[in-house]
Amino acid sequence: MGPDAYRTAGISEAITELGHTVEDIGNLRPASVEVAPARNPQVYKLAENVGWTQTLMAAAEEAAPRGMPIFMGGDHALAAGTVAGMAAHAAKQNRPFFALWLDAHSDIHTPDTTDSGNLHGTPVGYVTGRDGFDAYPPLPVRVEPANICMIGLRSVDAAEHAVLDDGDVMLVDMRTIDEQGISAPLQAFLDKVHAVNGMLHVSLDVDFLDPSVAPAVGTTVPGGATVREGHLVMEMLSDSGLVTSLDLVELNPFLDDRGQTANLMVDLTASLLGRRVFDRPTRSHQ
Ligand code: DIR
Ligand code: MN
Ligand code: MN
Ligand code: MN
Repeated sequence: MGPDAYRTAGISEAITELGHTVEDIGNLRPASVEVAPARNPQVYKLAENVGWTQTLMAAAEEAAPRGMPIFMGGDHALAAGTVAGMAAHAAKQNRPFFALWLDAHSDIHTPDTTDSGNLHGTPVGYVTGRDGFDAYPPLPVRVEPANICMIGLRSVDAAEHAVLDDGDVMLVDMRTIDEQGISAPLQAFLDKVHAVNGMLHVSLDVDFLDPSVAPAVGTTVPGGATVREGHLVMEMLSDSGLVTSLDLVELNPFLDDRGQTANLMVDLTASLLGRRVFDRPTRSHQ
């Protein structure tokens, strides 16, 4: 239902209005695959997730040369395929690949470490080449943890701490945002991408945002990004000119309130693509 909620909220029109051309290739279907049962009995819908990963990896690689793909989910398990496909595309272009993870969660579990069994908690584990994804399509290229930045963190499981605490992923949790603002750490990451002419994939989980402004997600966590922080991130990304693909994930329209979450996600997408929501006076204080 997620993609149709974005369509209803006018995502194509919002993007077209900004002078871009939109091609909606419609809803995709997961490849049908058979897999051996997961070692962890908690794991939910492994075959479907593997099938989706296969489909989305191919779709990303197919779409990337034609423009800036926007992948509408569906939950964050989608990113296993989209990020892997975009990373494979970047490798073909001989360009370094980076990912910005806007999320309350770090999603770096493996099928063996997840307690919930929800594979939407594992896509970063897959794309960084962690063990335990034997049922999945072989990873075309590993994404360097040092090339990943996570912003908005406020719900990280113990098994995820273990891998993040000793790792190279740039971690910007809500306390960092409170202390330093959201723009300084983001700009530091963008400078890294810019310095090497990288391609940047943005993965936007609805729960990055505070539930008071984005209630339509199954895993709300209080204390999230504000509407202003969300738009600031998107406008800075727009100004950078570095973004080459985008995921919009975890929207559950059943949980929405008069479409407010779908509308906000569309507005954020428009900011990323050049709209300036908070109409600035041309001469503002610098
Ligand atoms: C939790 C929640 N870490 C899990 N993850 C979510 O189920 O693995 N990610 N909701 O978006
Ligand atoms: Mn997520
Ligand atoms: Mn999340
Ligand atoms: Mn999730």
